[in-house]
Amino acid sequence: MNRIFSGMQPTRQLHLGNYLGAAKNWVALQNDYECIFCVVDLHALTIDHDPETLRNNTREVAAAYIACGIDPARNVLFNQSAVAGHAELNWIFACHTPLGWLNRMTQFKEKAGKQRDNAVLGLYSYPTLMAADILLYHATHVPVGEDQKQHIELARDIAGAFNRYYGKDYFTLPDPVIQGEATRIMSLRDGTKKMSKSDESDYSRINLADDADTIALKVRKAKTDPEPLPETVEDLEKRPEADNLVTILAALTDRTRADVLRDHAGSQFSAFKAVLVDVAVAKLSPISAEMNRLMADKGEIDRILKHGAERATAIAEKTISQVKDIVGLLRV
Ligand code: AQP
Repeated sequence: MNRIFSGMQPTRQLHLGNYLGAAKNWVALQNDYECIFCVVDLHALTIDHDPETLRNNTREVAAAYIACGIDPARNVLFNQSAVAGHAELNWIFACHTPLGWLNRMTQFKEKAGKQRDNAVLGLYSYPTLMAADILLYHATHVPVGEDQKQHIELARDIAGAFNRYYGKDYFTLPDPVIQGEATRIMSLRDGTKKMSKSDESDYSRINLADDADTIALKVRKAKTDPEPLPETVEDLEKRPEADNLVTILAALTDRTRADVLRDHAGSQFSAFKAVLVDVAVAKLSPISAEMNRLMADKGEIDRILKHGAERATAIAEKTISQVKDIVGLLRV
């Protein structure tokens, strides 16, 4: 059966981009695939973090998955650091990945910025850990937003290099699944920048846990231009902030941008934003209410994660044993 692996980092709270670009699609995919959903807490160590906040965010991301509609009984749901195989396979891959491949990764360039020499090694080697996450479970498909496509391509390259080096068709080459209208939701403050957890401004994103008043305020303050909404997608694409808000409404209502323009061409942003607020609040309020309910019983979240980690470990240990045999590490 085709198997899915995907994850999100518990760096701050999940936002609308994480929901529309990833979690919302996962919910639909769980009917057709065997799914492994991970809270990738080892990846969250690649940026500044506070230990207690990281622990809390890890539970909160697990709660968000469930609140978005992931069924923890049907799917494997766990946190990455609970399964040792991720870190073990990362090292093996680090020893099979040319530096030139990592040098091409745009996420490192964006996140390290001008502080390249001060960036930590983990941020640079993030893609080999991500390849380990996916290949450890022989996942065939990885649902992600557009921003992660380059990392999936690298995971395929690493799998191919490993297979060629040892002359074995061992690792499955995973395919990215980039679905829907919202493959890249942009910042509410700058339509050319990705909506991101690590953006300093909270007004740049709508968090899944935001209440109705906060959502309304953030949408009202979202950057726009003075023109009314255009008739065509072609004209819309010349206006990044307008395009972003139309894309968000389209994705929240499972329509295309052309559908949204059919209803709203000629509207001023004040009227359009009022519609967007109503839809966003209607879609996100039940999710944040459910997250709050789940977070009130942390013991239950921990039980779900522990059970998921046991199921994930059973698969991961088999892969690690086979990989050790293939690469020549003695197992006594
Ligand atoms: N803006 C976005 N639009 C669409 N999809 C997005 N994703 C992230 N941002 C957007 C998708 O969400 C999943 C989980 O992402 P992640 O937590 O692993 O980290 P990220 O991609 O680096 O997201 P952030 O918000 O920018 O996190 P920080 O700031 O912590 O690095 C992925 O499938 C991603 O494609």
